[in-house]
Amino acid sequence: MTNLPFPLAEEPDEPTRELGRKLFAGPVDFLKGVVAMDGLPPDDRAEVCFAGRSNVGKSSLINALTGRKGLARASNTPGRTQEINYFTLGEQSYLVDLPGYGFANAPVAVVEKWQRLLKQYLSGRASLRRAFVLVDARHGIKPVDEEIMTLLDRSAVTFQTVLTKIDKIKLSERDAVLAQVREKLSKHPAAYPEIVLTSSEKGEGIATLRAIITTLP
Ligand SMILES: Nc1nc2c(ncn2[C@@H]2O[C@H](COP(=O)(O)OP(=O)(O)OP(=O)(O)O)[C@@H](O)[C@H]2O)c(=O)[nH]1
Ligand SMILES: [Mg+2]
Repeated sequence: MTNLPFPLAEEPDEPTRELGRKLFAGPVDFLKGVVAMDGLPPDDRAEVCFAGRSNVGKSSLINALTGRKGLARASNTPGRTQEINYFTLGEQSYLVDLPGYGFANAPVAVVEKWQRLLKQYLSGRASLRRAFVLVDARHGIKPVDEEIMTLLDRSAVTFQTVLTKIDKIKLSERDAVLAQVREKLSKHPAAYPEIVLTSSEKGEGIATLRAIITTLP
């Protein structure tokens, strides 16, 4: 067996899986949509956020993790999420759904406003424990993703790459996309050294991601 850099995250052991299941089956509520940095809730608890290109599946992933279909608004129109949406996860943490970057079906001025906010958030949130950067398994890491990853490097925010929509590619296509992703990640010091493969549609990787979030240091 070769020891690849950026291996796939291992499946959690049974007790850890159960911890994750329990946390995400418990109370999860929409707290607020934030449109400016001064609207962020007090940073008195740990939070994780979901970043990625428009339409990559951020909101869908939050719905899959929490088992609540309509919690985060997902849609086929890129640019659906236009605010930083906060969800409480139990009593101790927040899940944060971010607006997408890259193409969006919205006026330029509006997009610029939320891109600026997104960058401010990603570089200046003390209680942000980990950013999950979602990458469409069909497309791999694009230049706009690298831009965000570089910003996270500079801000020393650990980010973990999550490949989404893994149900949309064949098993035989996984190695090629993983090779591309690993090559790109090797240039980013803030990249967490494990990749998660997910399908919000089929459930692949969801228990693993729950366990990761639940046991974050
Ligand atoms: N097949 C498949 N489709 C998915 C998956 N995840 C999301 N989608 C679809 O992809 C589209 C976009 O999903 P969203 O969750 O709204 O994406 P988003 O990243 O939140 O998009 P913005 O808020 O616009 O940035 C929707 O049509 C989803 O149903 C997945 O795992 N598999
Ligand atoms: Mg969204």
